[in-house]
Amino acid sequence: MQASVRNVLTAALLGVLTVGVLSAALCTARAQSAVAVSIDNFTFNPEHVTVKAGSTVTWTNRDDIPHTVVATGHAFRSKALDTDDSYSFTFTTPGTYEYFCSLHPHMVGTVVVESAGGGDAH
Ligand SMILES: [Cu+2]
Repeated sequence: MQASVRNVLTAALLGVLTVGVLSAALCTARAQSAVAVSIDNFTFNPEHVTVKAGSTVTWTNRDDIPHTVVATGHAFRSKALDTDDSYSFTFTTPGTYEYFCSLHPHMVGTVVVESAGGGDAH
């Protein structure tokens, strides 16, 4: 029973990640549990993500210079991320979170967190 639940969760996670990648071209990624944002060529990619409350967003630096991930509203702040370093934050409170790189403030992105209470949960 435990193993099958884990398999279902793993499959769901992979699906979510796939959807996130596919949606990146539209500048809107939607996910329920985990979203990956890469930092590449001085850009957060995807720049805008929409997640359900309780989701974790992980930023990974793919540039060969350091970057940071800092919320404008101080909800989160990473240390300087070297190449291939990553930083994760779990969003529990719905809202719009704008963030930037404190080393290159023109690098900006947005995480929109929607209420986790969906209508089809029954
Ligand atoms: Cu930067």
